[in-house]
Amino acid sequence: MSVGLRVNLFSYPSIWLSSRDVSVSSSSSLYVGRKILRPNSDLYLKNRTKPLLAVIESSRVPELDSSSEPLQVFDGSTRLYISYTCPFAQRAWIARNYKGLQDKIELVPIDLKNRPAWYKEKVYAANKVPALEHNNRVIGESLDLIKYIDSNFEGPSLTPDGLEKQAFADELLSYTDSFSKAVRSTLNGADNDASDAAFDYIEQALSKFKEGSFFLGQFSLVDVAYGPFIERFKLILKDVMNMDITSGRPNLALWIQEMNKIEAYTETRQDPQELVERYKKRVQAEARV
Ligand SMILES: N[C@@H](CCC(=O)N[C@@H](CS)C(=O)NCC(=O)O)C(=O)O
Repeated sequence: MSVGLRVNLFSYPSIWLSSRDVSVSSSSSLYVGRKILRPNSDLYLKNRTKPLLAVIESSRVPELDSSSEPLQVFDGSTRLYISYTCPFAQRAWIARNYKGLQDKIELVPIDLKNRPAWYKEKVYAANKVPALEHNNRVIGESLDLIKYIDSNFEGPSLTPDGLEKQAFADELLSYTDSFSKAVRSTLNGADNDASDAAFDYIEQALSKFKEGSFFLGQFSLVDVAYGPFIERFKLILKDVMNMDITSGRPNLALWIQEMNKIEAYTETRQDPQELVERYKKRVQAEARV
């Protein structure tokens, strides 16, 4: 299940460009499992000519669908069920990667449009992603899940020490839903100013701790929680409303730049064009109902 080409880039240049503009630089190495492909190897040369995101996406574990055999659930394996397109699932996937748990937590991507019936019956009655199968239990809800992964597994902590940071983390994590609602209300025409106010809140929040560009001064659960949503909103607002969320928001611009240096996150990104197209199709489908 976890076999596949894993692309590991130490620097990820201009990730906000379309994937067609991004190629693997000659100083990077490609990884197949744990094997490093040096720049003169055949497989490296074959892959380095492909756009970076295409290489990453084509090397991902295939999704399970309604035709897939049921997994032996609760057999002692630890499995993270995701969808490659779901921002909630992306949170859990980033946390798993950041903590270096690729060998401990198996990634099980699900095709949400053609879900295996056994997923709801045997794994997660809520029938949503993300869900983590661990110690004969299933844990869902992305914000609970990233906290669970952080506190129940080894690897670098995503929860900074100190009461002030923890209180601020709680405040920011409890704002995530309101943040998304505000941006959506601008996108659906209900409130033109709501997304500006939401991004101003983020800009302000990013100025609180001066020691770095992340919300709590170091990469944490808060960055994990907002990353997938800001990634999507940045692209969609630009495409649909010609709105640049970083304009006049230097902290946000820097945060995006720093996020794109976190490999645990960049590995989970989607092709920007596909992401925008999927959003437009969904809106069109909703408009027809
Ligand atoms: N509140 C949940 C939301 C999860 C969620 O809505 N996931 C979507 C995919 S992005 C899903 O599984 N949808 C399937 C469905 O609702 O049937 C969380 O934070 O994990």
